[in-house]
Amino acid sequence: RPRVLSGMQPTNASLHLGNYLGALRQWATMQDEYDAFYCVVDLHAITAGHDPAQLRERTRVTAAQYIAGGVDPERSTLFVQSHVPEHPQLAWVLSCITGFGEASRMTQFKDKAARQGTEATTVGLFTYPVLQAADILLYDADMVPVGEDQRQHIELTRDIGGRFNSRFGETFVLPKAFIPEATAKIQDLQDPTVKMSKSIGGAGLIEMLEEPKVIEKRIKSAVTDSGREITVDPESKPGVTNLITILSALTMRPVGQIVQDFEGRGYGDLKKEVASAVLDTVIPFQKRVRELLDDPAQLDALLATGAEKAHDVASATLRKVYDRVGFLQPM
Ligand code: AQP
Repeated sequence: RPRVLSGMQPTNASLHLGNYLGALRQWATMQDEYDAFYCVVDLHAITAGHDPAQLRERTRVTAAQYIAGGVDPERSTLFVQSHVPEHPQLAWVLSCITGFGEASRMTQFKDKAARQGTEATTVGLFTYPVLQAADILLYDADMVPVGEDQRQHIELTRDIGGRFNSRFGETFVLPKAFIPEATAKIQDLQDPTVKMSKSIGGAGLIEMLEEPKVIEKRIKSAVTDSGREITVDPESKPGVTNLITILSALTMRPVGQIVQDFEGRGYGDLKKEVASAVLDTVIPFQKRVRELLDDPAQLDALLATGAEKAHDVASATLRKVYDRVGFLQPM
């Protein structure tokens, strides 16, 4: 079976609707067809300042959300990145064949660094995409299901992996990004010209673990566009288009059908339906997360099993890499 790998950062307690529709839902559907590896990327979560106790808690909550979103730890390898030490070990080797200019072109780094300012921006945030390349290349992943914002990082992974292969001999499988167009970019409800994002936060964010009442309120106060017509046009109607995208993704109703159904009706009706579709997903999701968190020991045991499976694959790849690079093998 071809292999798939993906991960999310435990930077917030809750994933948001963009993470769910853009990534997590694909993960669940891919686990039958693919040999799937899904990790909570906690090493990535310390690049911009964090609280240790909170990180531990959020790592568990994130893993619980993977399972609540449909990842089955029996069928997929579910693990925490820091449990597999080969990730930062391979990242170091890859960072030595990554150009400074090449890494400087990553738009996610540029955006986040611009928001944080130079003094608050860490070297870890800068080398983050190299660690991400290691996450993927360690597992010979064929496919990486992500949202549109990650496309450039997957391209970088291919470039670095290809460079290693041509310098040191065929070692890595070069992965492809899997980005279903319909849910590639869920936008912020308050500013529908930017992606919904954990680090931007605010009233435009729908967190999967938020109180249902708050979620409902946020959808009802979503920014809509001038005019009254319910149509899809990302340029002139980004707010309405985003709501239709969310409704279509959650109910599996084609966009064209939704537009037809709402002919002659107002924005208020659309928001009501979106809110009800979101709550239909979020309420059982939250219940499942609560059940899983009620038994943290069992969750930790699942993660330990996953780490063991991941380690088997990762350690074989790293051994090969160390040998190719010319490190003297220990006795
Ligand atoms: N708005 C979005 N629409 C569709 N997919 C999205 N993803 C994130 N936002 C959207 C996808 O979810 C996964 C999360 O990966 P991450 O934890 O590394 O976070 P990220 O890509 O940096 O995005 P976040 O969650 O919003 O965090 P910040 O605030 O850091 O940008 C990825 O597959 C991503 O593509």
